[in-house]
Amino acid sequence: MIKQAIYHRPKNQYAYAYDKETLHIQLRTGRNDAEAVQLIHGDPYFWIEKSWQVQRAAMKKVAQDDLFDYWFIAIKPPFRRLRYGFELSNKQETIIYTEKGFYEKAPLDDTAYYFCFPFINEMDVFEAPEWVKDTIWYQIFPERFANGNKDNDPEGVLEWGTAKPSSSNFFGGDLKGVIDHLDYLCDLGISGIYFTPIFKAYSNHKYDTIDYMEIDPQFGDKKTFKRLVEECHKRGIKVMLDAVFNHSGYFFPPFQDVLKNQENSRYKNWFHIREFPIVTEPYPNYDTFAFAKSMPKLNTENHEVKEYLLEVGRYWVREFNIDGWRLDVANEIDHTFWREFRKAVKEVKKDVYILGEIWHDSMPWLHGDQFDAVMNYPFTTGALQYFAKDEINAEEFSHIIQKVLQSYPKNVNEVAFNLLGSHDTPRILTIANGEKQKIKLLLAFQLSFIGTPCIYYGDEIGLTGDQDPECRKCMEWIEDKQDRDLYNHVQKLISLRKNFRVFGNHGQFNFVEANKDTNHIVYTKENADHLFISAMNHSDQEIEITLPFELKDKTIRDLWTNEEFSVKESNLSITLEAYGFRFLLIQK
Ligand code: ARE
Ligand code: CA
Repeated sequence: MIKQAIYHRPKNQYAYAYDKETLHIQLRTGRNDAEAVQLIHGDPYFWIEKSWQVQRAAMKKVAQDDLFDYWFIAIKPPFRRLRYGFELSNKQETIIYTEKGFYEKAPLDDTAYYFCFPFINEMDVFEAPEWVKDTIWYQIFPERFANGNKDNDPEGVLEWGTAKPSSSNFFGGDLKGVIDHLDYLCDLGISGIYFTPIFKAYSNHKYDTIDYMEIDPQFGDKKTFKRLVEECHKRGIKVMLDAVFNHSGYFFPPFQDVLKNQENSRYKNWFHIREFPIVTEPYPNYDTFAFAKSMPKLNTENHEVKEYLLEVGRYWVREFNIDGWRLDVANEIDHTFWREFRKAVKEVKKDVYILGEIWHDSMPWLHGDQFDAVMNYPFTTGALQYFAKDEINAEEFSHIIQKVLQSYPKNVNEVAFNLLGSHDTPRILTIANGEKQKIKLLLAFQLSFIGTPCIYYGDEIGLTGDQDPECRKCMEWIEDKQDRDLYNHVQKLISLRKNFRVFGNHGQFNFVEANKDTNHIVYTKENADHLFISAMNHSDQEIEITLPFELKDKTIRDLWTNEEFSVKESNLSITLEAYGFRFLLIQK
């Protein structure tokens, strides 16, 4: 056994409370090394005479990536506490793995050897709002979605869509424009909108806030925003705003006060100023987001700053009934701030969704005391490499996705924000060199995966554009210029997600095949009622595959064509055309 590869550590994705009575336990072993794993477990205080009462339960191998296998078991300890270890075997040997190391035989005279899950305190169970699991997000960059009111257009506004987007030009998009197009969004089927910043700011992207308590006048006013939220809610659409708390904008009055009064400013501790006088060239001598001098970093450890930002968090929930906050540059702000932020906003409205913008491994923020989810860019990267860029094969893709899934608890994965692109990345169609069939397959994967998918405005009608600022083009509203075929594809995928629970977020996901030669994948999602099978061919050749399931005499429904059929032999062979896919549903 490759001992160096074996790993477990409680109170993260390896051992966590899934709900108030269920523990999930995971073990990592070397790839194709252990052949069976048993969990040896018991209540620490349950002894009869001098013998600790332990039980054994088989763990299941649930995933594999390039280096490791992952074993899983769900268990309900009767007194909500557990000591446990692992018995691993293969043809050569059987070994015991505990917190204190490896043994030949399980040491049963002292529970101190074992891993400890002390107690399932309900308070500590990760709990994201229930509604998030069934939400299909749509991201709007307000300056570029629709111009519904010409009266609020900024000076020098350009005619809609007549120029390439730049970092400084304006096209007049606003909140009224969104209200005018809510029926379009309903028709598409989405159920949540994530707005990039809408508060008063200087630039066209509004990440350089001037006033956190005001709607940017180029976008409208508070009355219009209130109407927008109400109109969304009437249609069952949730509203999430962008909280830019890592930094303010250059023209934020407290920063202007520091520029004016320097060391004597009462706001000097609101920022991280390294020395006075303040300079901006060649580099700012105060901390900023990246090296953007227009974005001075806020000192969230300062009591006044903290109170001010927490009130911003509460205010828009309390007064406008918004449903979520997306937290900009979330990983550069201290954890204490986020713990207090969670309490503050959830006190106003219990089921507000808190989504952190973190591009990297994010377990430290996802223990239940800070965020409900993060923007799942590791998922994005893997999906684009396989479906859009042809950089990796099916097997490598399955490894990446399984690694992403294994890095978080299941309840975290169920609400992960799975995006394919955003205002910070090139458009999917551009990444795929305009090859639409690849994008169709990519969307089919995203919308049949677990977590909550997000569509970046315009991707559904074939907008193109390279890295920021080019990915922020004006939305195309002339129907003849929209790719309606792509729109219908996305609409159909969304409707499947809504109509079949197992297709959406209510089934256990598993890779069944990921073949590097044919480049096809087969994955399933399963719950008590249904088995959903998806087969995808990411190649330019038609292929025939045999599905490894016992399907004899079962009624199989093709979700895409809505045809029902059954098979006489035990295995089902299917043909997948180039870049084709099949979605099959089997009633149990
Ligand atoms: C401008 C230029 C960019 C340039 C950038 C950095 O347009 O081409 O790369 O400056 O100097 C907002 C605007 C941007 C603007 C930026 C600065 O929308 O147009 O960019 O302000 O003025 C990291 C952060 C992540 C951040 C991204 C952009 O971790 O938080 O960089 N995203 C948020 C928003 C942005 C916003 C800001 C932050 C600032 O979503 O829209 O930018 O408020 C790797 C790294 C990640 C990195 C990621 C992307 O994966 O590991 O940490 O994210 O790449 O670069
Ligand atoms: Ca306008």
